[in-house]
Amino acid sequence: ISQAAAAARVPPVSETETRTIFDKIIAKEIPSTVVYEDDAVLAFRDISPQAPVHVLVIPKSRDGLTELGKAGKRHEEILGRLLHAAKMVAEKEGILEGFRVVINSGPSACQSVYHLHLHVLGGRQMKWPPG
Ligand code: IU
Repeated sequence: ISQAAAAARVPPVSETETRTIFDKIIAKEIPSTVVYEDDAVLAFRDISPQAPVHVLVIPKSRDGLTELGKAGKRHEEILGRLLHAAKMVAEKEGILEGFRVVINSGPSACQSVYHLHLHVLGGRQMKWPPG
């Protein structure tokens, strides 16, 4: 692939934002098992699955969206696209009958990677309330 194409894959990261492991996954510097991808969104299998299906859905460009609690008006479109991608993942994985979408936002929610991501979980009976 051309240098320009390779550069285009690397999301813009401002000087005030730290690159996370997900930027490396987006840039294909770290391998992942991609389940769904379009121009704005990447979905890949979680390295430590908590259910038979456990896929993370992330925006390719973080654009300040380290966590849902930091979302602004300008993020409305990407937030919608992420939810739609979650549904596409559920369809592809054959769990449309029942699945869960989780976003951990901030330390009290045990967020560990500060690049917004949706967890799509399914393939087993879910319990409520979550821990
Ligand atoms: P959290 O919502 O920030 O806690 O979720 C981060 C997830 O990222 C968590 O489920 C990890 O297993 C997952 N993950 C991954 O899939 N690949 C990695 O290299 C790393 C974390 I680091």
